[in-house]
Amino acid sequence: TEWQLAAEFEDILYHKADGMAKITINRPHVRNAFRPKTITEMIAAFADAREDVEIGVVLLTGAGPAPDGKYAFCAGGDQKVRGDGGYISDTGVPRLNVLDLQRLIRTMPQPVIALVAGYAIGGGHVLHVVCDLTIAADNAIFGQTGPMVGSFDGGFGASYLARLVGQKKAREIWYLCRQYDAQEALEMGLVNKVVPVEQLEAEGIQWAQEILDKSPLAIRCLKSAFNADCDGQAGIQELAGNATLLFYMTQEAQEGKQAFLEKRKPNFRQYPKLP
Ligand code: 2NE
Repeated sequence: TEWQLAAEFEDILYHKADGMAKITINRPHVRNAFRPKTITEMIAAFADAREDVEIGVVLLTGAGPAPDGKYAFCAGGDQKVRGDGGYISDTGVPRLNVLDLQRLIRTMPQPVIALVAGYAIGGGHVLHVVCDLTIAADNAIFGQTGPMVGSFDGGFGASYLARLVGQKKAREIWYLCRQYDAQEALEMGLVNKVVPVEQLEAEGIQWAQEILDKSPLAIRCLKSAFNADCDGQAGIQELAGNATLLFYMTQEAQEGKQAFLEKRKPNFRQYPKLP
């Protein structure tokens, strides 16, 4: 795969190739922990991928290994910039903008695949949880730390995690703050597959290319259907948005618009009332 740089950022790398976008958190000196700027850049890259009609799958990963040889997907919020009201941005304003990023990953029509090598910890763990699929390297380590460092994610990080691994396991993960290896993650349904670390990106590309061979409208309707089951009115809005998109493609819907533009009464009687 010949990745092309899609835009320049400070904290992330953003590439595109063959229908895929790849977003790489690039702060290996802090195990790819994110500061508000990292998240702002990720939101910009994900928003760009969402708008790009050539992009059908996004890969999310972490740069590595670090100079000490260790890998990380993401170690969560950067504790060095954590202030009283959140993580302090360049402008001095405290933020928790990772929640906006979680919603973008969840609601964008294209599937997002997390490629996890090394640590996926804290808010970094929640990032892979909200991705559609996760492929883990054999050196991946998963866990939440919130109750150890005075934090928690009671949104997708708790309720959606419980949908993935069940209530008992999700409570264990949050209450005990243990670390789990790739095999344990596979056994609890937290990841889709485990591969040797050197094969991680190739495996992600293969999964992405298999998805890209499928009907994009079918995939986007399925993503919103899976979300609708958990996401209440916001989930129904997403699913219904797809129904409206498909309806716009019918002659019946176009008759309504055409009649308005031609200042005539629409003739909806001509369309079949399907059983
Ligand atoms: C990830 C982990 C387990 C790795 O351990 P190890 O031993 O491999 O590395 P080390 O030496 O701890 O880390 C290497 C460097 O990265 C920095 C460290 O401070 C160290 O730098 P120096 O101090 O040597 O200069 N680093 C690692 N993680 C960092 C972080 N999150 N913020 C700032 N610097 C970090 C180990 O590093 C670890 O446990 N990291 C902390 C994990 C954590 O507690 N994350 C925050 C959870 S809260 C959160 O993310 C959150 C939330 O709960 C709700 C909403 C939004 C965010």
